[in-house]
Amino acid sequence: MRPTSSVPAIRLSDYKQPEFWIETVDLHFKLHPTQTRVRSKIVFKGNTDRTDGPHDLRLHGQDLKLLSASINGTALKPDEILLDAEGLTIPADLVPQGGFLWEAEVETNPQANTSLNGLYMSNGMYCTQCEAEGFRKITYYLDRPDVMAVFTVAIDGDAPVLLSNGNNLGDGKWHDPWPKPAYLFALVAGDLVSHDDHFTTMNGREVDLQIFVRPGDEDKCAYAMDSLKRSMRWDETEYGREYDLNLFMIVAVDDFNMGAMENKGLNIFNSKYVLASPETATDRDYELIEGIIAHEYFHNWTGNRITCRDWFQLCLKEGLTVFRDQQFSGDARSHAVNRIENVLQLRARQFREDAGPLAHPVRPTEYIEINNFYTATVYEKGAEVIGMLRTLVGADNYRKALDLYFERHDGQACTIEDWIKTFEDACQMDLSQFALWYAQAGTPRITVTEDFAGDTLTLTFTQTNPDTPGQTDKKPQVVPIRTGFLAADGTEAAPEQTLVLNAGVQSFEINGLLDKPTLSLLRGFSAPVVLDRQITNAERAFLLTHDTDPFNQWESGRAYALNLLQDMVVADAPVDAAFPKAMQAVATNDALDPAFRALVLSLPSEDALAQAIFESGTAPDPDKIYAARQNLAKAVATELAGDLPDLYGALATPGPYTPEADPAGKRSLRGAVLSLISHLEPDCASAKAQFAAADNMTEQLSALATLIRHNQGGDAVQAFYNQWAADRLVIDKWFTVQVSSAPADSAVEVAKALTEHKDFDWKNPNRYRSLVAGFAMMNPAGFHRKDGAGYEFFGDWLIKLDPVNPQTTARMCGGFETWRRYDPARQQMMRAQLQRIADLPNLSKDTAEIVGKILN
Ligand code: B3K
Ligand code: ZN
Repeated sequence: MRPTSSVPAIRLSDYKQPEFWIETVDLHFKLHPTQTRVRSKIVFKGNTDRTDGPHDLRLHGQDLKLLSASINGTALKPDEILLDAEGLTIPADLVPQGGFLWEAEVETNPQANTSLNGLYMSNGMYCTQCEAEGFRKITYYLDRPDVMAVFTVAIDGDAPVLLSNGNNLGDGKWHDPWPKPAYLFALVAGDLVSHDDHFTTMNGREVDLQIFVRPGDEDKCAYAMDSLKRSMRWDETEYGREYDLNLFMIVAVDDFNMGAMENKGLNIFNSKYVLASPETATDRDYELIEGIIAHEYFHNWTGNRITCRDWFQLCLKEGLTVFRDQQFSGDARSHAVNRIENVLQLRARQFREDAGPLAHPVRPTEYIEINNFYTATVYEKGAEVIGMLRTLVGADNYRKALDLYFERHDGQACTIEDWIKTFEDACQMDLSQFALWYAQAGTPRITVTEDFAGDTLTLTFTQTNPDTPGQTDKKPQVVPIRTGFLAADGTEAAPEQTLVLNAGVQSFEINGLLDKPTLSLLRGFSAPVVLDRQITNAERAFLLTHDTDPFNQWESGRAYALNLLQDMVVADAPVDAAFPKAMQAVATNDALDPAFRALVLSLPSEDALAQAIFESGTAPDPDKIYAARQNLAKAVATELAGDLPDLYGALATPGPYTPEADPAGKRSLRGAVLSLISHLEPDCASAKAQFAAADNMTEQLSALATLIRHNQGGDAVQAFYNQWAADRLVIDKWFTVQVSSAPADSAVEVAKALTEHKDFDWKNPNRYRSLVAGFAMMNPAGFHRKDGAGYEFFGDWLIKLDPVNPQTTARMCGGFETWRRYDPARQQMMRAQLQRIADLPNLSKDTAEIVGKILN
């Protein structure tokens, strides 16, 4: 194994409580773009549990200029402070061990901070991002989540709006009464306007709600505000959680490394997940805004009031909060459609991660850079684990356990052990085997055989837990498998059961059956596993028509398509004529939700197909994958030719646009129908007409994508730009749609040309991702082009971004994580790019960790 980085790894097993606690923090900011001064007064208290003293005072600090420091009012001399790149140390003999007042003044340069961690500037506005370890770029501190303190903040600056956490004391002064770790600190200052509203809590307390945006954007906040109010009410009714301050603020910023951040009382959002109008945001954007607003709000209890003891416990807050936001979105929209969308995401991102060199447990045991562990595994698989727990204990016990969790751990920094213990105590059960879900990486694979004799069906399951980097010889996990039994007429031959697997091989008997039923296994995707089952396409078609579980109904259609496409790619099989007929039956079945029908009609992604082909033992050919999907779509379009015009007409949503699930579902099916129609129209007349007539971004963008895919983009691409040149979020879409929909043979040239465009402001993460990730992750055939030009383009841009923004670069390296799937020539070319990056002299530790793992 080559070392992944010269920086030492941090290990869960090395956790120790801090030597000192912090009671209160007073911060004074004198804002300046290049020379911001921060004065801190911090009351430390000795940790009486650490009897191994006396202790030095070790504080984290990065990129800071220390101007002065004192302990209990006595100034420290320069030779009493040992400064290094990660912080400072004051020798124990100068540190009153029981407690003391630390005062310091530092200078920092927000303008030069392109990492977007700590205090930085975005379009003339000051803002912060402190999770995970950004606070140490603001002042010297014990920057670890188990140190919780009460913060008071004073901001001195020219900006009209000066914000921080907690209650507003006026004149740029703020006090947050709730002790919090430093990663939840936030400060914003700028020329902002607010969209205001209010909320009355379940106990009748009035809360002011404010969404701050740049002047001109205030008319795009209504949906975010509505989502916030619905989230607040939902957390009260579903979890009994009431908001705990008199003010809740959200600020939208343009330069942000991720989606949003749950700072106490002052959430900071990527403007993409706040701003929406029908003309500029798609239905998917509205859905994401609703989900992310909810997610960050829900963190107030799961994350802020109860936080993590250390960063290894990240899934404690993230897995649970994702689970909660998924529940909320399911309640707000359609549970079936949401579940399918979530599983599509899980498979596309988390299964991919679990199957590759970056696989890690839901609770990792070591890291070099914690920002690299905000992953699909921690978030999405973490949420699946909570979902399984709920399935196993039942809804009532789940609520009981959550009540106990809030009661027992409010105000604490906790671990996964605390979480599991709460469930064990509330539900009186032993969860030690279940806890393996947190410790073992990799997606379990389940196979099943069926044996029917007399009136008894015997199901025998086998569970395999694959090896992952650094982990072998795994134990069987607890896998709840919701199972239905369908009779030939489509009715349920026996009541649904949840079969709980907890061994490598295990049999279950179902008695009293008249005939051998068709099994509906893993309903609702009740566990994040790969289920390999012997099933014919005819049985899949039967389940697609008859399964009473909508998830499995969809799943049967998807498995059918995947199987067929795989045969088309690997064995040059012709299109199975039964498949387009099955799709026709779903597409024209008005009893089914349009959103659901759209999901059934959308074929498995190129990446999903590549993974399936790789797992079956063949190197996937990206060109053949692309062609097979096109051919199958064409065959479906041909079968449906007579239905498409009527369907397209009937799905129109007349009247003003609303973002609710019903009209959005219709638009989604209509987009799928348009895409089919376009396979039959050489001039793409319908897409051109839709593009010209669209009064909302969903329809405008889906028409544009269709035109570009069929090489008919020209005029529409220019018209779209002219119309939206002033709207940065729409121009992000303009970049993405071109690179993601461009035909494979020209995609890299399109991408290269766009990097020269005057609007390609690559230091802005949204803009960078819109082009570079849009190409590398959303256009597989273009990215994997035989001559390696796609890989080189991607490599060049990772290298360019790393010194500016390591966090986003490291995340983007995931574009190369599947290099081992491909043929030797492609492997060699991707490897060469990875090696080129790994060999850079000043590579960030973020990128070094990820690239090192991908190469190993
Ligand atoms: N907690 C933040 C993510 C912080 C990422 C730091 N690299 C957003 C969220 O999960 O809600
Ligand atoms: Zn979160």
